[in-house]
Amino acid sequence: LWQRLSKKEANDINSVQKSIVHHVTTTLARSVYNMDNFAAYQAVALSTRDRLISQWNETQGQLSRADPKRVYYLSLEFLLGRSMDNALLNLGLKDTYGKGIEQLGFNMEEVIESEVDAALGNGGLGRLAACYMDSLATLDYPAWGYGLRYNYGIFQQRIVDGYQTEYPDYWLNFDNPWELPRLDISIQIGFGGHVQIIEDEYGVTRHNWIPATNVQAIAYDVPIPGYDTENCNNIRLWRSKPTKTFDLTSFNEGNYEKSVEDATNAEKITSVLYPNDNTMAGKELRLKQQYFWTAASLDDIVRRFKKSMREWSDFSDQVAIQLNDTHPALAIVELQRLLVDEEMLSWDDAWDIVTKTFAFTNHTVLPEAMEKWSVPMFEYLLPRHLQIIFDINLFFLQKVEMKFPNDRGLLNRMSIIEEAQPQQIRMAHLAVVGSHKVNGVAALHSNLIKTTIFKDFVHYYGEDKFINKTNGITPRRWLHQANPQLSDFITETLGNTKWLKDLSLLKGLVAKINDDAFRKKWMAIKRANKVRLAELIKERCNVEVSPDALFDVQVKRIHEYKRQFMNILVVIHRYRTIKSMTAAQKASVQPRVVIFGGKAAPGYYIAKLVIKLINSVAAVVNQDPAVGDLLKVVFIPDYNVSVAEVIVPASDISQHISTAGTEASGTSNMKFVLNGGLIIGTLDGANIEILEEIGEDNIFIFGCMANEVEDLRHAQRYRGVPMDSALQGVISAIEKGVFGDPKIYQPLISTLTVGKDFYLISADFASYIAANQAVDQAYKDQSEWSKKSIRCTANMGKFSSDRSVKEYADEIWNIKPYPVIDEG
Ligand code: 26Y
Repeated sequence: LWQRLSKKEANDINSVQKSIVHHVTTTLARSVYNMDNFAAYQAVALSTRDRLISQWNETQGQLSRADPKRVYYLSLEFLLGRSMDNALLNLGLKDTYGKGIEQLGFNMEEVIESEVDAALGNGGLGRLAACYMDSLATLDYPAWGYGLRYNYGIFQQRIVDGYQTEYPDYWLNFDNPWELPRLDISIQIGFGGHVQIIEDEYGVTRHNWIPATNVQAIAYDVPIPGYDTENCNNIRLWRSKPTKTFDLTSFNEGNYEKSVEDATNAEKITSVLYPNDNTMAGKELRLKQQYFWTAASLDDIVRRFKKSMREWSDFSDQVAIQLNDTHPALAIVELQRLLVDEEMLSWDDAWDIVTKTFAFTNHTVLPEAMEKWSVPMFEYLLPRHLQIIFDINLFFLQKVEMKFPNDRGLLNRMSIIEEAQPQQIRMAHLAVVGSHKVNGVAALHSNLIKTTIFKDFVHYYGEDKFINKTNGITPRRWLHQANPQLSDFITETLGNTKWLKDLSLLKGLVAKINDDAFRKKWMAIKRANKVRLAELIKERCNVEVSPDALFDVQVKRIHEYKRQFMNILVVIHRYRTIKSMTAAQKASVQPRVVIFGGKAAPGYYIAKLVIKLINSVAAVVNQDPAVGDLLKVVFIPDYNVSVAEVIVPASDISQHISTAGTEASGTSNMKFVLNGGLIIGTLDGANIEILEEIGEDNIFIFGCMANEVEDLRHAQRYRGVPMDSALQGVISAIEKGVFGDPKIYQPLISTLTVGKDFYLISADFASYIAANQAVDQAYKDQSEWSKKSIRCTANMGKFSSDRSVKEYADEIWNIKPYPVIDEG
């Protein structure tokens, strides 16, 4: 084997092996002769980590010296998934490590699969943050992420008797080689207490916040290597700890238990990720998380700025801060507090700096997702911040009044404080007022927010403040890593790997569309990916599915607006149709495997019932001999990033079927199409822009448009529009008990009652069935289908997160790449 390798390669493999063995025998204190896959994973991870650390040090050292403007991406969620495969590919070392580990008797794929996901996020928003970090690093932007180091990521989902049950995701059980604890970086964060007003010798009043309790924030750094660059960025995650001198008073008073209890409360702050996606719960601990994180991050950012000995007026020339939704909106208030109370700037000077520094990304228009905090609870935790919010609001509303006098309704609507019982702080309004730019995440969504939730603000500030930044995904993880066969084939076809850094180059594939051999290979790769998914389905669901059937996938968080319910209702319709067929008719049915996956928020009753219904339908359909392989239904438990990496390359068609106007963007739609999967979807979110890029012949669109939704709801409510007749048939089958005790599903079925069908399942039902039939028809012509599939991939250049990140850098952050110089 050695002889078949070039000398350089052998040397590289040799040094890689040495480093692996070194970690096995020292760090892990094990023997190379007594190693399992997990130990091999740990050793490879530690060895890779060494290389990451040296790149990290080099990058951060050079950046400290040059001190260019940086962007800080504040996100409560970073859904990174696994790191090893990604790090090795980005460093260009996967082959070397693969060969090195093989010679030690291990299989790289198995070793990779030993890693647990870093699942510090719920869904789209958290995964977007991870894709953006990959692109920022790859494009050499000086960027840091700031987040929380939760002990428990998103819960693990198991299906018991058809129901979702949640298990804790204690992901740090076996140590995390991808983080660097910075035990020396510790910041005190206060809570509660009171505000002192001091008058200085010149008669100027100052506010001094005296917190009642303090906790410590400890930094953990996660290196983010770019692809094919020396640049290595950072995500700094904060962990809460009791302060060293934790509550000495109660300790000295002999109240030992109480002081230990307070210490436990401090640790609680970063204990668990809230598992709600798009539904606000208003819990005190969540507000504590938000303040703990924003205060620690700002302290760190301000400390770094102060090292450069510049004027405060230069702050926004050195620092851009992006708010990933309203979750970090408190950062606006905290920076104003630091500048006014601690750095003694005037209110107006401080506010000018604040608004030039922050920009805000909105990810939703759903009312239930809008963050609001009760004023009394907020005051108890953050008394000084409440005063500042009231002042920000007062000065803001005074300006509104100047511009539009005597409009109390307007002031009421625009106020940061909602006059409810008790009063509520509207975090979205705070984020808009405190930022210089506000963006939505797809063209339709960015327009919608201008005419709905932020309408008055557009009127007041003008159009320029409200912009669009269509989401993107990183082609490194979502094609190169997840679909290595297709990636290699594309590289072979295009002649090089440049497309991985300039995704528009995929256009070059169009020239191959009429090449039969090319198309055959393209489809063979898809089939191989389907075989791999079929194995996962066998393993996780114990169902055998044929890779020759059409694979139809809907994987995403379970939510009423995403309409998984509508999907399963049409599956039932399909089932009933097949059952009513003669053998001759059945012969022309296109076999289909309908694949679901996704988590429901633990308190979201209706979403959990949808999961139960899917599993009950699967149980009936999969064992019905009258149906056989013509239809299979599976619910893959515990959908997460690493499962997505298996599912995405294997789909023929995927479902993105939200009621128009409800899905801000969607990003899995991009992942599927990039991997040559077609989509069936509504005119919603980024589907619209995907349609524009790939052309209407390569996508199956159905249903109403966003601007029709209000009228349809109205008609349904007041004109007694009857329920769709096919839908009626499906409902009566459920009610007859075809899928088990119908009483279980009553609350679910009630959501379809005429006049209450908020997500318009009935209105879109007929066109959805028709679109599904069109899919079956199209799939039968495999040659035409393969052309569509290639056209899909070829035209997805726009949806690289590199493009998104460049737009943010140029139009919002005003930052430039700072390439790290390789000093050997
Ligand atoms: C307030 C709290 C409960 C909350 C927590 C998480 C609210 C929202 C979220 C998460 C939202 C989210 O993931 N939104 C999704 O963001 C994606 C990236 O922009 C979009 O593609 C997707 O359409 C949107 O639903």
